[in-house]
Amino acid sequence: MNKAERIKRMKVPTVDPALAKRLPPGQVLTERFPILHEGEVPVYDMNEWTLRVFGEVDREVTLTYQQIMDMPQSTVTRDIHCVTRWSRFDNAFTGVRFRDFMQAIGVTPKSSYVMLHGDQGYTTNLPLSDLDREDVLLAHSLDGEPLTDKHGWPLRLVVPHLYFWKSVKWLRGFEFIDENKPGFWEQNGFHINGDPFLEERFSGEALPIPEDEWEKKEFD
Ligand SMILES: Nc1nc2c(c(=O)[nH]1)N[C@H]1C(S)=C(S)[C@@H](COP(=O)(O)O)O[C@H]1N2
Ligand SMILES: [Mo]
Repeated sequence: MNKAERIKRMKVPTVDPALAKRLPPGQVLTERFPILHEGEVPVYDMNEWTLRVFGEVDREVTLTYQQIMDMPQSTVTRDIHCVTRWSRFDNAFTGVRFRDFMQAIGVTPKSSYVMLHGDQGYTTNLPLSDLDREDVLLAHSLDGEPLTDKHGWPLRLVVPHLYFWKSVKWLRGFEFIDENKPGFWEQNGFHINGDPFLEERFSGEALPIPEDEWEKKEFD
């Protein structure tokens, strides 16, 4: 078979046109859920677990898991998009809306940027305006089941309108800061904002991420 023949016979991945506009440029739709992170999956003693809100705030607070579970709970169904090119549609995350969380703790920010802290030293930065939206959650469940350890249990951030590296797993802290400072991936070549529909993947030169890298990851 010559090359032209081979290309003609190639199975082109098709996306239902009704769904196509939900798929950002350069993304591939998957129904599986890849697992991606740096470092080890943390092991918790939930009696010791805390979530801290600190930095430029009128008062710092430290919360227990139970205090978060006692807050108003919401379920938000959204598509998610990873910078390594996979997208997964219709993920029903359950948890506390960032807005409801801030209201419940009664903390007033004195600055408009946030550094999010996850366990194992992971950080990512966001303007407060990207957190203060009706679909940003401190999530503990997906599709009606508790998150698995590898997907960020007991608590992960979900910021569905930005690439998924902003959605910190094993979330432990919101640090309010004066200016927008780059977090872990943002210091390592990723874009400071990360809007998938604008393809804000990298801060400069494209990083050498093979297009099929995510296919080789662990899934569940
Ligand atoms: N704590 C922590 N959170 C993290 C990461 C990480 O390395 N550590 N990786 C991010 C990246 S790059 C992605 S794509 C998503 C992956 O989430 P998933 O494993 O549930 O698919 O988590 C994000 N949150
Ligand atoms: Mo990622």
